[in-house]
Amino acid sequence: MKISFPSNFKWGVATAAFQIEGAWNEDGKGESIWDRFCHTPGHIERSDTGDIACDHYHRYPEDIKLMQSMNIPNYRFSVSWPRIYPNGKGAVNQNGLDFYNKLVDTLLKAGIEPWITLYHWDLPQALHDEGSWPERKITDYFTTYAETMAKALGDRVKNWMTFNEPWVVSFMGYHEGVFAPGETSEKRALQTAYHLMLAHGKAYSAIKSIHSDARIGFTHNYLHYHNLGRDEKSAQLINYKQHESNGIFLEPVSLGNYPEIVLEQNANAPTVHPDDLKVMNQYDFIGIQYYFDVLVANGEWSFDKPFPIYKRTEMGWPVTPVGFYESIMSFATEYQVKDIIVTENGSAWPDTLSPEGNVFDDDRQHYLIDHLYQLRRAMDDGAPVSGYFAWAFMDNFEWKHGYRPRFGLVYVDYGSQKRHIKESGHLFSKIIQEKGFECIV
Ligand code: IFM
Repeated sequence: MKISFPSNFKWGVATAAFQIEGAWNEDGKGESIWDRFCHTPGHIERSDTGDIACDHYHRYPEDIKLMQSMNIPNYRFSVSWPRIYPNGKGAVNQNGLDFYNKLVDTLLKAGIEPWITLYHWDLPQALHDEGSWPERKITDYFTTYAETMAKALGDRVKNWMTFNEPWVVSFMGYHEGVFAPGETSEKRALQTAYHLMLAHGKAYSAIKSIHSDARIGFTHNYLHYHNLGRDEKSAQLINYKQHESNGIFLEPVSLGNYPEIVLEQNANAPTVHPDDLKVMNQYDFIGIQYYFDVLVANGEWSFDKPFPIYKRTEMGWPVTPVGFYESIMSFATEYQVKDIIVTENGSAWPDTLSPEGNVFDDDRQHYLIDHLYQLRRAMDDGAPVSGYFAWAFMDNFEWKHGYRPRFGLVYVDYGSQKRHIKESGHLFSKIIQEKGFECIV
């Protein structure tokens, strides 16, 4: 049977500045917390850094040509805040603005619509040193940066995402300590989460006041908890976690609330001001990002425990496409998101490049088809989804794992910086052209 998508459905690919640009200290760019984190021994596998990455800063014209050859109509990328404001605030670095101006113009010339994420984790180190996300004043610095970008690019860029995965920023960066800046305080993590959503709302108003036709959202990595053990202890844990992982971000923005259960059960929860909730409660779309279910058994959750019934990706994550359907339905029903865009979905596998330059990545192709099938099912059941962006356009720097996991539809040979379209890239291109795919169910 044919699985079809609407003709106005937005297909695209995604990347992020730190993961692909390189040029970490060129043309006046300031240091980010991820530069500092990578340059400090012991944080990243094999001591990989983002110093060169995919060298996209210099190779963007050829990358855009490649996208064009794959019929990709939309491209989501992020702006590096320290490239624009080397110290996070104060003087603007014109070279940084020039780079993104050229990038946007080249995309538009190639017929590709730009989608900008303002914050994909590379906070200027200077702002971290001044107190970082747990301090409320940073929400003003972020708003100024958002205004600067809207003034510079808003005549050509209509789609904006304030934050990428605020859960990851808050909990992996400030509580688990495994991502930059490597802190381990639950209180600072919850304060960070609150300020990120406040900064989202302030930036929303600021961008709209400059370009009222801008469409603005943020992206959330929905944590879908799956009670594998079907036990009571796990059910209780999930009931709380669902609110802490998803509710504290989605409720303020979509519903104008903060989850009561977090305020009641967690002494580290922030103080919530009703006026702040009004500011946070603004969006045009919310991006959902889904990779896998969080499996729970015996009251314990895990990202990467080897539960044997699931096939696992190179990240150790279980392949659970039905969870994608359930996550989208929860966005639509529980959180009543009025326009949902899948801003990331994809998988990493141990790819090999053949001598002829091919990558036969069957696992990634199956993952793509299985997830698109569940997405279509959610749309059939009423979820208002208007787009799908594959993560990632090309292989890139996968945070603490460095360059080992490959998520791209395009293979990057990091030695030569040559790009090769994988079979999954050809498949995605065909799906876009045919607005769907044939499958056997
Ligand atoms: O590479 C990341 C991306 O930066 C944010 N979302 C998840 C991806 C895969 O881990």
